[in-house]
Amino acid sequence: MTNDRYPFVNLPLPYAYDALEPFIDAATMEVHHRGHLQAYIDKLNALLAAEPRLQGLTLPQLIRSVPTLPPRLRTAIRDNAGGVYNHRLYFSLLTPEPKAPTGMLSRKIEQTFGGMKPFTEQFTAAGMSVFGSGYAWLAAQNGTLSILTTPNQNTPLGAGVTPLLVLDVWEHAYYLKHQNRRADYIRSWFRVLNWNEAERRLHKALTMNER
Ligand code: MN3
Repeated sequence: MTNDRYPFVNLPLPYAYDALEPFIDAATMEVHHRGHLQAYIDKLNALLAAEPRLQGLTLPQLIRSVPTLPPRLRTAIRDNAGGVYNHRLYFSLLTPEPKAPTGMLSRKIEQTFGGMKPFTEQFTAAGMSVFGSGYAWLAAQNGTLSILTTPNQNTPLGAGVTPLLVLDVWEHAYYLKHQNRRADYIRSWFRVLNWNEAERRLHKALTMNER
């Protein structure tokens, strides 16, 4: 895999900025990718330029290394490596050609939440519950699904936790189109979800932890 460690590059998205219209608008997609993600990449590269020992680490490795870093680096690496990781994941889990979940992920959602409708309701409630800026996640741990939230640019990457879906509820993800109506944005987000990619991530989680 290329571009998974320093120096990080902001690759073009695999779809056009307007490809998710009318659910996620082109202006939001462009400022989110070309503006916000680029800024996290630039800040992370600037930090790592002065830390040769950290330049060989992938984003998950950087994020997991935070507790062992010198105190002066902890917040900056957590926020900026998290900002790059979370946004790359967010964009990779959107698609202009969404297909309903099938296979193992669909079965696990059925077993864990009682079906797509209750899952959607619980996930929406989690997204709505984030106070201020943060994320809601569907994550797998040892084959078990759960819904989590994190503040700021924190991730749920920890022992054996693999994110399958991530919902960015920072206002920059929806304010241009939906202003303060976060629930409308979450409804739209569900319409352009890349379930194939989530399914692929579940299979990968069951065979190895992300490195
Ligand atoms: Mn964002």
